[in-house]
Amino acid sequence: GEQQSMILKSASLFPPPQGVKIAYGTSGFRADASLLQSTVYRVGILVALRSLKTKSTIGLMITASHNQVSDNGVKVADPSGGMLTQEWEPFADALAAAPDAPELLQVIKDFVDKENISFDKSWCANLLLGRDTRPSGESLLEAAKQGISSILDARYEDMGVLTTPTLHWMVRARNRGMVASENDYFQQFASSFRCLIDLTPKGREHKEIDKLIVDGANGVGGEKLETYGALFDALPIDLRNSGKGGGVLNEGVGADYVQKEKIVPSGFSGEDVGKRCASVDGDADRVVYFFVTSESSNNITLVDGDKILSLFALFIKEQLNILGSSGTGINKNQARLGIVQTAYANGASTKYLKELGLEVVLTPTGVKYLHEKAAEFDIGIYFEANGHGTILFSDTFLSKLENLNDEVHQTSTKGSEQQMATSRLLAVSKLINQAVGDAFSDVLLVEAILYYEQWSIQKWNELYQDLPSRQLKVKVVDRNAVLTTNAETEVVRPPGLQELIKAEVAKYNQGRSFVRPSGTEDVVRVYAEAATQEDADALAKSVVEIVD
Ligand code: 16G
Ligand code: ZN
Repeated sequence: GEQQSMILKSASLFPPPQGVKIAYGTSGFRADASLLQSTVYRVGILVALRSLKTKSTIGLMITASHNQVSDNGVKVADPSGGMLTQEWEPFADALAAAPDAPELLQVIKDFVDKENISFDKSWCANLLLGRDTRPSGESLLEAAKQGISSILDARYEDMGVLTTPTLHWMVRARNRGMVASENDYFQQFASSFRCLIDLTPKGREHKEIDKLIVDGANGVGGEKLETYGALFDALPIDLRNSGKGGGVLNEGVGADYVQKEKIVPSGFSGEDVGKRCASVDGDADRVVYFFVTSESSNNITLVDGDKILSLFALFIKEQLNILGSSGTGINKNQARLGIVQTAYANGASTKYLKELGLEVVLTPTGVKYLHEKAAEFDIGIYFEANGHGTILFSDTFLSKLENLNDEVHQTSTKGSEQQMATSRLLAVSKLINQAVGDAFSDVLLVEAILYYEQWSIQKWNELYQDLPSRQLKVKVVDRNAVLTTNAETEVVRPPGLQELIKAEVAKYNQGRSFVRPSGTEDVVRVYAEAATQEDADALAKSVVEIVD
């Protein structure tokens, strides 16, 4: 009836581009911005249906993260604040692929029937929208609004320019009945940061925190730090690449550039040698640290996601140890701490974490896999080497901590080490973004822990020494001819490939190598690690030749 004609009418205004297939990748649709109008319009329909199905607020974010400024994309935040459920990805693909309005309507009708989505008005679709600073963002968001509005009674709230993790956080907060403006988001992080700094043990020198130099990637991260950075009053920030100085988004700047190229981003120089620097990506859901190694070269020492993870793990374990040794009833069995990495994690980090006595699990690449795994623990910490990660606390564990905190307040143990550890863990759970990886909250937690440990970035970097590694990519006719297993560490297809890789790896001291099809580009990626850089390079090169 009315609903169908609404969809038909608006869909005809957004015909799909001819001759290109835009597929739902690891974390949503991404392409040259000029190709995306139709796809984003259709994702507007998808999020409205997702909201009806879950009777919850859903988020839609226009961003292409670390990609070049002319690209754009769209990501969806589910009711928990996490990524869109994988079960709906085929529907997203089918929507994007429908050649015209009538077929689009058919795809929608079939799916609505299959999922039993009701339009009974007991719940109207409710969406939160955001976009990064890309110039194409405004008109793409307009297309999304048209898609949403083609579903009867659907409502949306346009939150304007936001970081990706802010939008995810807002969706999570809304669905938990909390207020959730951008200001609330920054206020929560600012106050839990302050709280954690104040919980530093007495006797440790309370000197001021050295200035942190932040590379804002000329994007939304830089823009927001400019506006809200002063809220983190204990942390002085020297902001570079805020986007105001005329620099281009992600061009020679940002977390992806720094992590892949391992050279100083624009806006940094020999004068910064040795100082603590952090680089966020184009939508501020990733961060890596680094310091400029010498005055005369472009070289940096990278302190990547694996090292951030190791710092977090060390600190959380320390707090759990304090609780475990003080008769709180929270011992090892009641607080299962799990570490989640991918095959890209530097072998030295995995070794370090295992030597700390921690449980380390690998998953395939992509936040949705790591997040899902981490959610199985009482405290799950996940990170990709590229700097995307966070800490998840289970609701049961959090209420245990809260009970403990209440008990402590009623007795004379206030101010004890046990009470401090409980409060620290609770503060971490409020400081860390539990919806998705977040450059800002990760930075604040790193800073609070460095302060607690009284460590410089150099001291932190010495937790372990990275094994030299090399990443290469191979253009192939069909990347999906390569099928992997065991969290992408082994190839099962084509037959024989795994044996050849294994034989090559065996020739190198501390050698490790794996190949996997990229989820975002038409290539097969090769990773190799060995005791020396020459060996890592040589191993990667021979594996490329095997794949080619
Ligand atoms: C996506 C993923 C990122 C992953 C990357 C791998 C999310 C939010 N992002 O950007 O986690 O590291 O893909 O790309 O899941 P690749 O498959 O091309 O190597
Ligand atoms: Zn990103």
